[in-house]
Amino acid sequence: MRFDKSAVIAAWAVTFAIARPFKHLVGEVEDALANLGVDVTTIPQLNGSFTGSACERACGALDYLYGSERVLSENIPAYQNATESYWSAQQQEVKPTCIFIPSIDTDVSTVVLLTQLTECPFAAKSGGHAAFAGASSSQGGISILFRDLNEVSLNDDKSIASIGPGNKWGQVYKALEPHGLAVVGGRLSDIGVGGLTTGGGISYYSNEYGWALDNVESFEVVSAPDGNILRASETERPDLYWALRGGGNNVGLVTKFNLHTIPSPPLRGTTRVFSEDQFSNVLDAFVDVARNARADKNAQQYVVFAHTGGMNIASAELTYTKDVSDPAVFRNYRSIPAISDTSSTRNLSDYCSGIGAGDQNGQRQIFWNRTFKLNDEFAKWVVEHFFSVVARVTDVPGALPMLVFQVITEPMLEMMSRAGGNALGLDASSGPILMIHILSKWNNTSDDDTITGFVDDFFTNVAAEAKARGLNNDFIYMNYASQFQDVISSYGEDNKARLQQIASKFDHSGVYQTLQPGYFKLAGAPVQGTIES
Ligand SMILES: Cc1cc2nc3c(=O)[nH]c(=O)nc-3n(C[C@H](O)[C@H](O)[C@H](O)COP(=O)(O)OP(=O)(O)OC[C@H]3O[C@@H](n4cnc5c(N)ncnc54)[C@H](O)[C@@H]3O)c2cc1C
Ligand SMILES: *[C@@H]1O[C@H](CO)[C@@H](O)[C@H](O)[C@H]1NC(C)=O
Ligand SMILES: *[C@@H]1O[C@H](CO)[C@@H](O)[C@H](O)[C@H]1NC(C)=O
Ligand SMILES: *[C@@H]1O[C@H](CO)[C@@H](O)[C@H](O)[C@H]1NC(C)=O
Ligand SMILES: *[C@@H]1O[C@H](CO)[C@@H](O)[C@H](O)[C@H]1NC(C)=O
Ligand SMILES: *[C@@H]1O[C@H](CO)[C@@H](O)[C@H](O)[C@H]1NC(C)=O
Ligand SMILES: CC(=O)N[C@H]1CO[C@H](CO)[C@@H](O)[C@@H]1O
Repeated sequence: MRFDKSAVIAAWAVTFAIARPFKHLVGEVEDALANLGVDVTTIPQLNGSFTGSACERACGALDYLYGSERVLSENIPAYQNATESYWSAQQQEVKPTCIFIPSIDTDVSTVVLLTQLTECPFAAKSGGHAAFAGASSSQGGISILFRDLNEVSLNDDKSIASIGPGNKWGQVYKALEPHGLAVVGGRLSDIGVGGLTTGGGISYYSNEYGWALDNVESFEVVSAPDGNILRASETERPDLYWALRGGGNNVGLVTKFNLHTIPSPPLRGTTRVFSEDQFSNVLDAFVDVARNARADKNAQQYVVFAHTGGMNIASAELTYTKDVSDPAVFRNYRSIPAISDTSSTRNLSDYCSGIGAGDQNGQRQIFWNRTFKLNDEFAKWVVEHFFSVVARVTDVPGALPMLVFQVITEPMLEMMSRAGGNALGLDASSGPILMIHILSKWNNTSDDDTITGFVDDFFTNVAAEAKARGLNNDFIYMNYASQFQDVISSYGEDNKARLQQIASKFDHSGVYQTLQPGYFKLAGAPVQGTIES
């Protein structure tokens, strides 16, 4: 396959050489900066006689305004350190001209304004768990690290938690737990609030309360070109509020997530591992729990299939959001003989850090997804197919391909109509939906094509089989998608058109589409073109 990590930036450079779309906005942008106390005429790097590239100008101006503690340039230890805070090796390899660390929300406005003035591209990082190069890092541009926008506070009646995009879910849960509260967020402590919430957000609590994006009371978001911070809720700018729930980073950078709080009882968790002779029973149990999601909303499940230690295994992760030692909903799983079973009851923050243990930063990673109608026989076919082809990559150094089955349940889908609905284009009549997700780590760049080709072929075969059985579903989940997938189109034509219309209203010059090219754009996948395996 040909995936050149500089492809995105090259495309951007060509577009800009021709168009210079921000030139006519200079006056407006300078006024907006003046309102933030930034007089551009005093900044040497913005003087017309300053020689340097667009991003040397932007980074130089940031450095002039904020100093080297907040504007990290290559070759200093803090830059290296910040680079290592990305989860995947592919994102760690990206080298921005500078890394900017805002300390208040208006600093985000300032950087968005400066990028327009200089036409330097940028990307923004919350938890840094998007897997592919450029998703939240900017080759040659500015990587904005939300790290220090890490507020977690409660309103007077504790019904709403205000959360900065620099938080990871573990920090959020730890801060709320002493109040007996939680929010609907990620299942691993290291995942960021920003990416998970703007893309969707499957939580242990989702069967009861819906996805993370359906539990946002309001957002504060930096609009463009003026850099104003706008509030969006069900009643205030409801169109922007709708677009931010599923639209990713396409309509603005969110500087605050105001989330509905929920009670936080201890969680009962079980990991039950099965050998291959039980797979058929495991899948029956999986489908049964999925179909009964309405009857017991405290249940959460996913099943991971992998070839490890010389054998094929299935590991069922069963979570009950109440302290019940043997919930009836999981009894089918319990009746299947297991290789191992570990159960424990823990508070949410402890639970999420336990699950994440052993997952280290800095390895090559791939995520890829598709969704299908839930069907027992098809699920069994997929598992058999996976194990019939996985040998193709088991000898790749460090490779551990995993096939993950999750379900978008009917109660989750019903919650998606909450507060005016979200942008994902899913409705209750389409459920339950089987979400199949392949992930793998591996060690060596020279194996990138082998791994990508394996996953691509796998999904091509699975999709063909699903088509033959009439089980394909269009929806692609942004948070699990690969750089080759056109997520926004999968929301449906109407929702895509509505997102485009809202984006042009709150970002009429297209700052977030053109200057921030790295993630799932309204116009298509981050990396376009054919995959040649
Ligand atoms: C180990 C692991 C476990 C996971 N578990 C879950 C899970 O339980 N449930 C689930 O639903 N998903 C899960 N995911 C998927 C996860 O939701 C996505 O990877 C998500 O993109 C991570 O968000 P982040 O903030 O850490 O990533 P980042 O890489 O920081 O951001 C991802 C994208 O979101 C954009 N973004 C970030 N902050 C903002 C903001 N404030 N405003 C606008 N755009 C923003 C970034 O610019 C970037 O394009 C998991 C992923 C991994 C790797
Ligand atoms: C730019 O810098 C030059 C040389 O230092 C100076 O003469 C000129 O006045 C500056 N221009 C502006 C607009 O500040
Ligand atoms: C490196 O990063 C860690 C956490 O990400 C932080 O605590 C530490 O202060 C950083 N060190 C430097 C030198 O920036
Ligand atoms: C959550 O559990 C951990 C580990 O047992 C414990 O250290 C922590 O104090 C607990 N938090 C609360 C708020 O009880
Ligand atoms: C892959 O990399 C990991 C972590 O760097 C290392 O522990 C492991 O030994 C490597 N595996 C192979 C087969 O090289
Ligand atoms: C990566 O693969 C290449 C080619 O197969 C090999 O020469 C190199 O030693 C490998 N590197 C690591 C770190 O395994
Ligand atoms: C709905 C759909 O087809 N989604 C994408 C899933 O992944 C494949 C590649 O395997 C893409 O081509 C599809 O567009």
